[in-house]
Amino acid sequence: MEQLALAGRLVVVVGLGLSGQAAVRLLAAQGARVVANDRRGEAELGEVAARVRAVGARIVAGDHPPELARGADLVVASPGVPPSNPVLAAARARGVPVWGELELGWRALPGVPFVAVTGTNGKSTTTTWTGGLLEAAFPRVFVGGNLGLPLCDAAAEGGWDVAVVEVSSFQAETAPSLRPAAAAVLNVTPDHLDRYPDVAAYAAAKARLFRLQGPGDRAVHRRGDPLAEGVARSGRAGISSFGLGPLPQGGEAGAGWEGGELLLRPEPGGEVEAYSLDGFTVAGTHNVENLMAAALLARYAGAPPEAVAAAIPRLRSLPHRLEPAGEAAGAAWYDDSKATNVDSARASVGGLPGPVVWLLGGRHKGSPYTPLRDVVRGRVRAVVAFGEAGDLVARDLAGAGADVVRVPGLRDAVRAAAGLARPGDAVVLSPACSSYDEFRNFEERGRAFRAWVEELP
Ligand code: UMA
Ligand code: ADP
Repeated sequence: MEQLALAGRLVVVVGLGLSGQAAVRLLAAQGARVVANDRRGEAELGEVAARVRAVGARIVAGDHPPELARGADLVVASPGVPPSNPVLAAARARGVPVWGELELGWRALPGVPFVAVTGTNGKSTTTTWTGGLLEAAFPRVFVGGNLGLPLCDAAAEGGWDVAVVEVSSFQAETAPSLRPAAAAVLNVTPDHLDRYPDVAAYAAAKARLFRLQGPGDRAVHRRGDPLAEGVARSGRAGISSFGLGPLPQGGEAGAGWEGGELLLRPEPGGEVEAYSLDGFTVAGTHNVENLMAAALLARYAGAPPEAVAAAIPRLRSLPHRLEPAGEAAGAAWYDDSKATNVDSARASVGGLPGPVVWLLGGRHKGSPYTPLRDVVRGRVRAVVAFGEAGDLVARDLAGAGADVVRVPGLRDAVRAAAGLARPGDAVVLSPACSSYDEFRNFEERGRAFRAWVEELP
């Protein structure tokens, strides 16, 4: 592990979730004096407090006292802690550096090729697949970040050939020296507007990931997505774009999809590589887009074409991301419970050939469902609207070209869908809503869905 010259320094870690605990461990291993701070009280922290103490950190729990910044050499923030947090604000006012957990991990991994994935939807899938393609070429590939495994844990372990990291906008905005050798922005649509004043501010947070890139680095974006392109162009990296259809014009670098083949031209004006997708079994054209981004990133990080070609048939959908959920009523059922916003559900169902029976609903998040109307037309046999948002869904999709059936909860929706589906249909839970009206999270919703599908005759 690289020494960060933090031995003996006083470092305050704010937030003791996954990121904060990983940061505490790394800092303690570096010999820093660590103060671990969380808004949760000691009792609520429970075992977390014990774990943090075990590595020698002092705990300040139940509050964020601004005085903590006094005398600190560094403050490390978890991504869920907003910039307005009193400790962070006091640190900035005193000129104490504030780093996110990602910045700390990045600094502890010098020399490890760094590949980053950001965007509103598709990050976890693309990050995992980039890792999967690279694993065919390198023995030690770290795959993590917002995906769940904090980068600081990778730094503590060491020995990596390459790191593939999912970066959220929260993480990008608190990583001032991060400079990925290759980074992709998959798409930018309005999200996290509880934390950002508007979509421009949200895109600006993502842009920070690309800002320090130089001409030898690579920035990959979705073609025809002006916000994503603007984000990718915020540094000076070589640009590559991906999109369904032919390769970019004029010999530009990028990826395309034609005649069932994935086409890559990694270098501008360079050779074109063709990859068969015969063995790629994952549904949805949005997943072909994710694969294009992953393949470009893997090539840029040093995977040879043979390794990419060999690994493509091994890729699978991630749990609850248009994941196959079995057969019932002659139809193929899919669990896309992670589609918790309108854009993700739109991309998923819009990427299927149809006919589709679409389970839509849950807790309303504020956006109208009318942008789904053009996906419904000609593709969707029936919409089953369920949960708290059911009435709004039914209203916004009335007359869009499919039957709309309103039912109380997800279990009723599964039963109704089984009655509506015909042999050869796809039945898709792609709810465009959060799960909190009936479930604790999207995973629990997905598991319940799968269990209820299994019960069907
Ligand atoms: N806390 C405070 N004060 C606050 C806010 C939070 O003390 O004002 C404390 C909480 O009491 C808790 C801890 O901070 O103890 C939680 O920290 P956190 O919210 O930063 O969450 P972590 O457990 O560290 O997980 C974070 C990411 N969470 C967020 O960005 C909100 C995880 O992404 C990520 O997997 C993990 O780091 C490892 O890198 C989750 C996520 O929802 C999956 N991300 C968002 C998304 O994908 O849309 C951005
Ligand atoms: P993220 O990590 O950005 O949330 P995931 O890979 O977990 O992305 O996918 C979440 C959901 O977003 C999927 O269930 C699917 O509905 C949708 N999705 C996946 N890839 C894309 C994409 N490239 N464009 C739009 N939506 C997508």
